[in-house]
Amino acid sequence: MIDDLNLQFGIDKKIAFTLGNGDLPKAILLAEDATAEIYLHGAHVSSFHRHGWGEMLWMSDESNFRTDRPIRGGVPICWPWFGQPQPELPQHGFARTSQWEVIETKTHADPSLEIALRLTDSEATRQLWPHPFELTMRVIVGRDLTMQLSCLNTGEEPLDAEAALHTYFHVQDIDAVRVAGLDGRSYIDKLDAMQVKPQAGELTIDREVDRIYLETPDAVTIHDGAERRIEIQKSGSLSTVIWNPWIDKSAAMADFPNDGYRTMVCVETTNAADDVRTIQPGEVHTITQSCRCEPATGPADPAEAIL
Ligand code: TA6
Repeated sequence: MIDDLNLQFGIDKKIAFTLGNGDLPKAILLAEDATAEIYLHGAHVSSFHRHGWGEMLWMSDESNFRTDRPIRGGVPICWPWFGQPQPELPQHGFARTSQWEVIETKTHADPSLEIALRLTDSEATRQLWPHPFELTMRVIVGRDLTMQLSCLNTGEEPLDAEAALHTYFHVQDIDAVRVAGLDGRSYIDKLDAMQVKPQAGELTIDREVDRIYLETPDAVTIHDGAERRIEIQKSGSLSTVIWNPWIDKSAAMADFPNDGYRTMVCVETTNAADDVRTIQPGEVHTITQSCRCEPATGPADPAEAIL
């Protein structure tokens, strides 16, 4: 399989396929400005190392790498539902534990690299969710990490889908973290009976946080007390989830190190809660997240809008 992937989709010294943890197949993208790794299991971006800025994504040292478990860390894809609408359904859908196929790789002049992976409905998915679909994940690796998740409704009935690019960002010190860009928004507090509350100012984290922010603007910034800040832009999404499990929940999760909460924060680009999307037959909905490391202080490079 690896040889076939390299034969069909390998690009000399730029894109290669190999066996990763748990012998799960992964792609390695060696772009001029960054390197990245993507597992076919869940179309899961597990690393984005920006030259000069270090690793942008957090990965659990205790993650599973098995075909029947989600990978902990990086960018899990939650689809076609967020959370667990019914106890018998898998949390966050089936896309993150499915085997995706590679459909395309290419280089861009700017000079980024791109890989596209696809998941279509099967007997197994239809048992959980009775809809025909074609889901495509495009990952573009360059100065930024850009991820585009597109759902084409290949059926004859409209379908409702939630989604999340459930990104785990690596931070230097959770005590120094400030998340900017959510001021004045409301959020659903999943830790307080789903109550809707107002956000005033920047978000700081000194306890377990599990919130769905509503009507969120395009850009959010993570400041973490290090030399860098992380700019996150998005499209096709009007909700943003922020999560940190803090002490007790970290200890309770088998695939999460006890002190893992100190160096990660999830800032997720989502279609969650009332931001669920109805996709008509033959139509496509795309959700995009693009992330960039910038110096901690000073203006973003205005000439270089991310999206
Ligand atoms: O995105 C936040 C959240 O929905 C939390 O409620 C928490 O459960 C987290 O996802 C992780 O979920 P997982 O199924 O990966 O353990």
